[in-house]
Amino acid sequence: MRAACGVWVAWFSVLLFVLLGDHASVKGMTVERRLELRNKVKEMFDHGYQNYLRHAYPLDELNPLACNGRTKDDNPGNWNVNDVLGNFSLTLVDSLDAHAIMRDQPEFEKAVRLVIDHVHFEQDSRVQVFEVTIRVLGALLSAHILATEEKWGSRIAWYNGELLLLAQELADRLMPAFNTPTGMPWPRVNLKYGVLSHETEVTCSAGAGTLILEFGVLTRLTGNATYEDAAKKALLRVWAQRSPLDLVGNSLSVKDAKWYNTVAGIGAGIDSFYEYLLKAYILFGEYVYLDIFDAAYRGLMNAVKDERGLIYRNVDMFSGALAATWVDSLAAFFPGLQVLAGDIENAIKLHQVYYTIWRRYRSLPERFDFQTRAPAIAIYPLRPELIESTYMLYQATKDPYYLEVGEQIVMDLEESTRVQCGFAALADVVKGELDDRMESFFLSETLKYLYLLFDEDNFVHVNDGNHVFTTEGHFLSLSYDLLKHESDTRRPDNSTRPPRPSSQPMCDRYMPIHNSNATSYYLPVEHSPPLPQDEIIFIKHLIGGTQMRPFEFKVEPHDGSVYQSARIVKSADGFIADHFAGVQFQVERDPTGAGYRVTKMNGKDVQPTDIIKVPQKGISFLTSPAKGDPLQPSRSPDNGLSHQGARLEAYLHDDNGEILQRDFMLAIAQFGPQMLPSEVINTSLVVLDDERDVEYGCHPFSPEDHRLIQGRLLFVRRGGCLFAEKAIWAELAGAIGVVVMNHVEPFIFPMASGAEQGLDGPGLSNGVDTISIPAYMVSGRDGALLVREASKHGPVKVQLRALDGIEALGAVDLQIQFAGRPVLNVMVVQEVREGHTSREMKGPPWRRWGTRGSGLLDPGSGFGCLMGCGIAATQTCCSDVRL
Ligand code: DMJ
Repeated sequence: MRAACGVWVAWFSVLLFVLLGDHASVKGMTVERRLELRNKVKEMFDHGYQNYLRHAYPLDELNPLACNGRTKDDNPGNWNVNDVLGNFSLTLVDSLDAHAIMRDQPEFEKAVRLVIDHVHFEQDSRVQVFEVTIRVLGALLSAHILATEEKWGSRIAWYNGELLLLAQELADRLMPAFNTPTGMPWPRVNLKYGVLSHETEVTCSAGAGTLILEFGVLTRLTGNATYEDAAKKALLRVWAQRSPLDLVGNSLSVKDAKWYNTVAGIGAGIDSFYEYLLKAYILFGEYVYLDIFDAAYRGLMNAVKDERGLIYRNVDMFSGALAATWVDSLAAFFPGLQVLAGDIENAIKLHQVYYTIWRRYRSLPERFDFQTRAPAIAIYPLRPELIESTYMLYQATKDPYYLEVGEQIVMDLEESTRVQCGFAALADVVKGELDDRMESFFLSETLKYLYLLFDEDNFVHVNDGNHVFTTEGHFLSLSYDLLKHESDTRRPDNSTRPPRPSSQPMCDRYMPIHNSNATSYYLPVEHSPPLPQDEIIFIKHLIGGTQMRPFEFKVEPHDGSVYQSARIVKSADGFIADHFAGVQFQVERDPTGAGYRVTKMNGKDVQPTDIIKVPQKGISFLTSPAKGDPLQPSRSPDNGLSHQGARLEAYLHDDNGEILQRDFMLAIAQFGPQMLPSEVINTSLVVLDDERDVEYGCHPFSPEDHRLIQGRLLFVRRGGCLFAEKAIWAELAGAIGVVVMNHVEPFIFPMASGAEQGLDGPGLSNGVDTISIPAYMVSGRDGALLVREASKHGPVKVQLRALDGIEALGAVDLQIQFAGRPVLNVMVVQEVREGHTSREMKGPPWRRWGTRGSGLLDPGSGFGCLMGCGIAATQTCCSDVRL
């Protein structure tokens, strides 16, 4: 395999296919969800692009907060704007090929037409050669290729090569910059007047070394060698200035090639120098680039990568001494490049480092300092690099973990950066403050890579050929007849690729470390990264935690419904809201990965054990995420049998031996009796030890167990037999009730007897009628706390109370979802009508069948607080906290 590296690394698409695996069955995320996410990304793209057209075009960029356009200004200090903008409708141009990649042919054709008719480069605009090359020249060439070549499926019948002419015109205006003693271009040039007299001679390495793809393709398409020759000379000159450690520094003079800043690394100022070495080899097939890449990569692995492979440091290019303790967010592209180089193992590690930072801030701070474990520069300008690497790693590994990373990023972008007129950069990732800018790469790269991540069948994945994405995410491909430009397209027979720097062989076939056999999207546990656990823990430690800023949003009906502000009351087990319209939510991901939890409603804390109940009517205005509703209703997997609940107050020891009271919600079974309203039972809960295989309660208990169980509640685990059987064996052992721990935490549901399925068992032919102790389900998470308490302190002192009145609401088969996953502490309930069961009372009084709870609420009218208080007669219920 190793010997084959040189061959397959040359073909990007081959790499994708070799490692692709089974195309049809992506484990761990349903096809429906993946496509939903793909469509969501397209909707995000449309939102950004259409707002640009509406509010900003023909200016260069959209100001998404002011809802207007932006172009150059006269402030020389404003270089990060003026280097890029040039009065050439930058966002329109930079997005060109994204329409074709997202299969929006009408919009592709419209955009090409707009560019042809309105964009020109006779502009008094002083711009950065690098930025204009990657954003504008690259986009024009990419769109030209896609509009011309039949095989990509986006050929434009009326197109006649106009974009190529524009590209050539632009390149001709950039060419004066190359007129230097070293061949490395001046960093800036005026499109109309050429290089101005006062220009700085200092260029960054990436500025001089990231031109070869665009200039090379232009040469191949026009037959004019000048462009490629100039860009190649500049690239080779940067490499010629390398240190004995095979490192290049950050910036140097275009006049004499002396280093100005000798800090080496993979971040800002250097990043894409490495990228273009390898991609130039992939696109043009010339070994000169691969040989330099190999040596340069070896230099990085030896002197920049730390021993563990997690931090790629900033070091002095000559001494290798540490020069700074921060890393740039730009360097998050590097795992994607490592994928192309076949170094999947290191790619996985570095990607995980950046994703851990992302998770902490729901974005990437421009610079993160490993010493202070905090952002050194806190902006996030909607950059694509981490997403690009996520996409590349998914293509290489097909590990569903990377789809979940993408899903999280989609939600984070939506929640933190979406505004009415587009998407806004973050001025501060810690505070979540917005900046009024949407750079063109958000459409041309960030959303394009996200789209491609979820679009398995995209033409770039299923077409063979030597194509690459430029550093601005533009798709470039050369037909075979254009490959041959000069003599070194073939390596001489006696030359060999230098040995790899790492002890790990590269190009080995990737095997995920964790088990990803899951078939359902609704997994109780999130996928973990394909890294050993100790490595994941170490990375978290390195980043200083993974505490995420919660999601915050207000739920608004989009159909224009008028509503009264929601009434939210405290109830015994949490809150009851009459409706969600206008309610401000704070939502956080549940640590189990099974879904989300509401942590605040209208600014008030919601405790981890609180359940929020809302009637079905109160959410009827919610539609779909595509319409912008953050919460959506969805069918519940528990398939909705209305049930009555109970509350278990347990007395647990904390770590200091103090006794704490904890409340647990229980769901009562569909068989057996229910407690009477307001009935309270003080007892203890017996948890039998696990070693004797009695924890499932599926067999007769021993006489010793009988003594322990007698007169108490018995705790058993779900599984091994029917729920009703557990109740029967518990009852025979003298238990006054049974509590079954669900293994799929944190859900609870009303257990069925099995009789309705025609199943028989001891006493089960008439299952329901013969069971006379109540059976309850407790969630896996709550159950684990009870098991822990019992294993240390024996039977757990508990108080069991019926949930009654407004508390005893029937759950319906709806759940509330956020980001496609259930919100675990919201329960959709139906209005429960007054009435009695037809069952006879039997057994001791507490076992008697009780009335079902009283009804509840019409949103906005006669809300049930008073009614509920009347029934439950507790003061806590009536603390009508209007949140
Ligand atoms: C883009 O313009 C390109 O990806 C470039 O290589 C680096 N900076 C931005 C995105 O962050």
